[in-house]
Amino acid sequence: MAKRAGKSGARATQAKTRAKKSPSATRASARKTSSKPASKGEAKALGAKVTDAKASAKKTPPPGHDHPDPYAHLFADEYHREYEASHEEMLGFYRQMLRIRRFEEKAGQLYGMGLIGGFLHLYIGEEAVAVGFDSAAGPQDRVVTGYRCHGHALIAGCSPKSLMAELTGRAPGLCKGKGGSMHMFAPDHRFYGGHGIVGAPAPLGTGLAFAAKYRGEDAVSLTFFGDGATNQGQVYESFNMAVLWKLPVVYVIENNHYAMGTSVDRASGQKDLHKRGESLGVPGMLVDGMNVFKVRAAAEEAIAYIRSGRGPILVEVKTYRYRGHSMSDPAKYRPREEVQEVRAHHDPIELLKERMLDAGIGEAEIKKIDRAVKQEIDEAADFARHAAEPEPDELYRDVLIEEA
Ligand SMILES: Cc1ncc(C[n+]2csc(CCOP(=O)(O)OP(=O)(O)O)c2C)c(N)n1
Ligand SMILES: [Mg+2]
Repeated sequence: MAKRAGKSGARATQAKTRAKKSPSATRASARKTSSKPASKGEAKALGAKVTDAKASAKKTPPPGHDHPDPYAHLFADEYHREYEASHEEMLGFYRQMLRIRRFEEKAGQLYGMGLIGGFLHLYIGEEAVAVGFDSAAGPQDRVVTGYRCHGHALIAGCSPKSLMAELTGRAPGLCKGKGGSMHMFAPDHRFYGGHGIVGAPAPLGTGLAFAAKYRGEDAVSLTFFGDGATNQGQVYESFNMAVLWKLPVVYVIENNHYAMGTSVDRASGQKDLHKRGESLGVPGMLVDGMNVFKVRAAAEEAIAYIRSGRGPILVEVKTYRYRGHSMSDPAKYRPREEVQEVRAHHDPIELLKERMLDAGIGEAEIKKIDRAVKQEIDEAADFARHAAEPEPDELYRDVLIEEA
């Protein structure tokens, strides 16, 4: 995972590295610079030969272009800026992250009781990624992800009742109880799945971005996939198309360090996954995915970069999953101490809670959210246990497209 200082050290570093510009100023400057001539990376992507002479000519830019590239800091080593959240926003982040965690814990319990069939992949530990990105996205932006999808679906706006009932295979489930854990889909909430095929979100998200551009919509495609997907060919074919057509897509690599039982170190030649797009012209950012303030700031800047018309961007977020790959994984490929270390020192919800207390938010206010989230998830579980199963004739519906 991303290197982090100890807790007090981390806070001092964070204070130093907090964004100097407000998010709206960043966005405004992104718009202002959208008419800049192609950057070196863009020129390369377009096949132009960037010579040293041209590079030195850039040092004395023509009048009207004398401001520095506002995005240069995104690609310098690790991204360190933090979003400066108001109290209300912090409470919102906390509520959303806790909703994911409690939902996943409850799903794990129901699975243990035999109430959920098939596979179940939990997102516990990775909550700051979904919440940070979602909070930076606009209502028109779209999300597509892999099978570890409940958290993303929940934050996109799907009700916990519909999600939990989907897991238990009941009729009021999000997909009428016929999809289950990996195959959730809710375009009304801008959520385009939930896909069991590793790497599939890359071409799907690229397609969503293509559709948005083709239709002239100002929508960004937030395309999430795991570290395990990054060794697949379809990912690079997608990058190439996105660069050629300057598609509005953020590729987010949720690097939780393992693909099933195989660590990134064992499976990857180039382990700096944020560099994986470079040869095709997709610039990459590296972000600490356990810190929601950093994820939010990075997401906001990545989205602003895209809205400036510069084409795709890649964001590697270093995160960690506390549970095994799926519920049937005993996780023998990593020492227990590794998990305990992350839980004890890098938990994204605990970090946020500390920051809230430091900012003067009272324990009582936090506990109020704890109680409300517990109640919401308990009710979802009750609903999912007692709802009716789909009727037998539902088996044949939604399998093939019916004639109009
Ligand atoms: C094309 C394809 N190959 C193999 C699998 C089997 N498989 C399921 S999950 C997984 C690991 C993926 O790991 P990663 O992309 O890191 O996502 P994570 O589970 O860590 O979120 C594999 C190989 C699959 N579902 N699809
Ligand atoms: Mg992984």
